[in-house]
Amino acid sequence: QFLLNVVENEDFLKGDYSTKFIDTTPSLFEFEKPKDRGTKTLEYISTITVNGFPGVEKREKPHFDPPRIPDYTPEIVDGTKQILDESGPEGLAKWLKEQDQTLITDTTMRDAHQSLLTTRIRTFDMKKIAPYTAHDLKDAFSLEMWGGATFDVAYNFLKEDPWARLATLRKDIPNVLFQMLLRASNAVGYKNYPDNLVEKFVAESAESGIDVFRIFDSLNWLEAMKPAIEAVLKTDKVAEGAICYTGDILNPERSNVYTLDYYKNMAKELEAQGVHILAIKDMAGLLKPKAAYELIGELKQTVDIPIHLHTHDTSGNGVFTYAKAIEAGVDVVDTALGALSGLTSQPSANSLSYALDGTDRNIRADIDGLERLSQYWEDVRKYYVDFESDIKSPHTEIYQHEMPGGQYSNLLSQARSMGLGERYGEVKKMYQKVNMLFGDIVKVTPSSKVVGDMALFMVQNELDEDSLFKRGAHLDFPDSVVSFFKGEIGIPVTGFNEDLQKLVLKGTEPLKERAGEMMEPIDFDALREEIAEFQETEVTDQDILSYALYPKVYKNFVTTNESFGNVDRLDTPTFLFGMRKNEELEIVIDKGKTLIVNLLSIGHVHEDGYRWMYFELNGFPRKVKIKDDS
Ligand code: 3PY
Ligand code: ZN
Repeated sequence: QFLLNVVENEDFLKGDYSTKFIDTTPSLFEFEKPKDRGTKTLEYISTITVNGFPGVEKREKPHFDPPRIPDYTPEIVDGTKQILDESGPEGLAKWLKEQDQTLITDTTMRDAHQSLLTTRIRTFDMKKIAPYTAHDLKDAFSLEMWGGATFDVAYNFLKEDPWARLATLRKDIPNVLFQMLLRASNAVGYKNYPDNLVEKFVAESAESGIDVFRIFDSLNWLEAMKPAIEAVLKTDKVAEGAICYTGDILNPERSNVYTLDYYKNMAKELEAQGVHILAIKDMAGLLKPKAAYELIGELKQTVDIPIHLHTHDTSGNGVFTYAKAIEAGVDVVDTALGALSGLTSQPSANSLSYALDGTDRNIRADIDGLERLSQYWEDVRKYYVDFESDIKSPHTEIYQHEMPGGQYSNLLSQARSMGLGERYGEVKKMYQKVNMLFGDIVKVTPSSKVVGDMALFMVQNELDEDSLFKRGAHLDFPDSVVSFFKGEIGIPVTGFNEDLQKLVLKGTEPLKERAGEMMEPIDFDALREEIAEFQETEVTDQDILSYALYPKVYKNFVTTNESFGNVDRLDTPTFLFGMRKNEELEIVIDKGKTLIVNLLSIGHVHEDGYRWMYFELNGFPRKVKIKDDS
């Protein structure tokens, strides 16, 4: 605190100090009393009660019924996790191929809420159902519960540590494989990182509980997938190499690039790179039922490794697509529990189970268990109503614009924030045109963001394909577009549109090699020292990785935690809405340490913009001063 006072002193900052500075500046010795956890919690609750939570319409905390928890004592029996631990990744892959039934990966805790609720579901809600998940989903192949956007959203919006989520769930679910989505050289970020960061991130994730790494590149660039695949192969975990499905193999006029042969060749290459499982990642839900039958059937003939299919149900055809893929022999399909399935999420496991009744390759899952877990999520989903997307019914336009599951509503809010909400129809059409202008590229995080940013830019600047070239020399293109044409996220399947590349780069040379290889390796020891400057607790390897991936986001998380305490201990309605007057809450902030909080009254706003909030905390009166931002 003394040093902090020194560096924050105005005279010191101006360089206006002498050797007597310390003697003549008594304020340096005025230390603020460190706040206890109770005060920090009351300050968080007060701020949210008065000012609301970002992205949530400010209103009095609604009354929610407590979520329905299954009415039995969960038991843990061995599952796929034990098969991996005992037989290794090759043994697991062999076992998988021998199964008669179809297995499922449950995506409820990752892609489902990423695609339906902008990734906002908190660990608090996952933890409550975790032991029951271990019981009712004991026959699942895996649970996809980490990676993709969950990593940065946890820090940025939920103010919680994604590594802690992994540890917590791992403890309660020791029997089913944990799966994560890894964006190859983009790790769990939106740009290329140096290879040594990707490697260390994989090693630490494997150590911390991830068993299956689904690795994809946002441009299907095999070269870029290699370092991540090799990093996983150095562990004893499963490398799942994913091919992003784009275009339509049934329609050769749509594309002469993304043909059946294209996918077969890529599958062979991935198998040669040593992956244990092949994934088809249909991130936009474009794979039609007949195409699924043909593609899976051909791939089964092409590679020896098991095949895992991922789709989104945006068009409403997801269950039909899975049924055809299952007929063609797919080994695993990605589903979500009923209440968090459908539309931009995965097809429902519950629906698929009923749809396949009477067939001999139905999914291996107990339908009663699926229904029980789904009821819990049906109740929990209500907390997050403010994050629901505006897609309310099957959306078949997806086959035209090809936007991945989660992007549709994100792009809409980006358009709204630029004043283009009314023109979203044009933006969607433009997205399709931009894709063609870029040479018909794979669109998935982060390449999908590049196409989206360019589409918004074109609509905002009233550009079309002709005027773009006429006016382009005088335009400053969005950063993501410049970065794409520099080659910073890789090389598209058909190379770059060179005319457009010249127009965007304005004389800057694009990269000749893979970005991750060209970048300076990260100096992890230096980062440890940097973090120690702003973080009070001991710096762990996990902290270093998070800081290396997201320096600003991580630092902000640490500072918020220091002022508000661990807000991950709050139940979700309190986290998002604060408290109602006269409400009494019990908050378990640590083992054996509970806060009993009662909000007695909310004072009026003073001239300086502050209010007093009056509480009772464990029976004692407490008041908290809070800035009213309204
Ligand atoms: C992600 O990268 O987060 C995705 O879900 C891509 O489909
Ligand atoms: Zn997905």
